[in-house]
Amino acid sequence: MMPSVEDWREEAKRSAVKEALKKIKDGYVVGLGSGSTVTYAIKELAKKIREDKLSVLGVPTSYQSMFLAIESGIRVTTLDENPELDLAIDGADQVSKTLNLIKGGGAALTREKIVDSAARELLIVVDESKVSSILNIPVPIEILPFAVKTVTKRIRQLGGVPVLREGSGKVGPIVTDNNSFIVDADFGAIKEPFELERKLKTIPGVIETGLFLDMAKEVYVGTKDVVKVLRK
Ligand code: A5P
Repeated sequence: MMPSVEDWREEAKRSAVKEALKKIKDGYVVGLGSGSTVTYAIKELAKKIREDKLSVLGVPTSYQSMFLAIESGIRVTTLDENPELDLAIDGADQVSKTLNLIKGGGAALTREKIVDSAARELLIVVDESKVSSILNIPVPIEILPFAVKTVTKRIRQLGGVPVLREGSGKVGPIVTDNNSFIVDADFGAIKEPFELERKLKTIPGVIETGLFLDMAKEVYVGTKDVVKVLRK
């Protein structure tokens, strides 16, 4: 029987995670991103720590990754104790050919950006459906609830179409791990991501954006049959 699209994508993510985890060394402090790909990464990392008897600490970027890391037996630590990380492993919603990213589909972008940028090396793991010649999906933006109306007005002035993200299992907007809102802002094809990032970050009330520019060193791309590694 032919595997379904979902099956090959999940299998591709799993293979790419295994390849990325080859970089883990004894004594490393590792940033743990969030999302479904990182779920595989956390479980695989826990297995590797057990089997190879490694001493590795994890810095989670969300309640999701913190709970899973603890359940899996990974010792977690904080940025207060370890402000510099050896490596971070994370997923992405879109990856451009120049390794710029859009993240935040799981609303964990602010802590992800802090943790990912604290790492000497950021490894991103995706399946090949996420790779695009240009960034063109809506950009998740975390916003202080007090400022949601003024920020969305400014996003429109920048040419974006903002949509306040609604959750499931709760009426009204989702509330992030930082007690804030998420707006997904559609700017079409983003030709000048650095300029857009600069403009968004100057809006009072914007906490963080899902544009991760010039951060990823390597992107592990799972395909139907092999894992490709894109490098800077
Ligand atoms: C979480 O906020 C995101 O940045 C995720 O890293 C991103 O959405 C990728 O998630 P999946 O691995 O679930 O596709």
